[in-house]
Amino acid sequence: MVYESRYVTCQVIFMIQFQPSSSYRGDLGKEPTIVVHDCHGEGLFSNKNLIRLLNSVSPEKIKTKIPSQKWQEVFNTRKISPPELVELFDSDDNDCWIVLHEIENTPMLRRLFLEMAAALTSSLPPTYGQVKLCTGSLFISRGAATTPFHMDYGSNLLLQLRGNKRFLAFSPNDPELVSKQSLREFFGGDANPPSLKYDPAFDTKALILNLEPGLGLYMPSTSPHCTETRDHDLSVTISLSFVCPLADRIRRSALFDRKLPRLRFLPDGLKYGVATCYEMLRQTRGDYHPRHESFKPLVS
Ligand SMILES: O=C(O)CCC(=O)C(=O)O
Ligand SMILES: [Fe+2]
Repeated sequence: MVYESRYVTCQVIFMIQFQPSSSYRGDLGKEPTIVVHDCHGEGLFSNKNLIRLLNSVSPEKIKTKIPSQKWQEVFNTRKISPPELVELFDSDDNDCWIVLHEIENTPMLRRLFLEMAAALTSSLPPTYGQVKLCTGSLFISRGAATTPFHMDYGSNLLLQLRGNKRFLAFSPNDPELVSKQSLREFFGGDANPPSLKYDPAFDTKALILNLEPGLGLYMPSTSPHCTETRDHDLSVTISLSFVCPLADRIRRSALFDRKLPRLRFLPDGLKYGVATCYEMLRQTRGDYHPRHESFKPLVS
């Protein structure tokens, strides 16, 4: 079964197709899924264009970290000053790991993000694919660089634009991988939940991809994942992260469990309703500040 989205713009045609494995019989959108695309364009992500992009993004939104970490390690990023960034980017012999956040509205990438959002909305059922609030990132790495095992609040459409990357994505619906405890910790405020730990024995359950230009991946909210690059050439991956209605349901019921652990036995629908009222009440009193402020409506 192939789900295709094809959009004709002024001169550009982008193709982004979801390719669920033939053995998968559940709802499309519920599990990590392979995607094929043709968004990598000849020379679009050349060093020259990447430098233009790095210069056009606010330094506040550019982060780096120790390039190579173990997948079990906690992953902490730090801001990098523009001169340090230029030095890191230019020295071909150095391993590097750089991420640019909130770049969905930069002129060079806006059209691509719009196409990615449209592909999600038209290919997935609304509970998984409705893109209302979203944010975009670009991951640039070189040499030995890894992203440790973690999960994110947003669901994610991720496309490889240049170079290679080994990507392991795990089901968010397997309680051995993502326990209720991990969800409570995560939505209660631990970006790195102590109970979510990578174990190499999990690999047999992973969707393992050797990403190259033309390949990509969709992951629903809270799918654990980790990555690794080894090549000397730059690896460039674009990611559109978005809050689908289901993610908000999972977040609110996990938050309820965290605040009122004795009432965990209540049905999820009720927990969701109570948590929604609680957040609305706090909003009207002006003391509610969502932790995920980078998610915004996409400007068309
Ligand atoms: O590409 C990577 O190394 C990490 C991607 C990732 O963690 C994400 O898009 O959420
Ligand atoms: Fe991630």
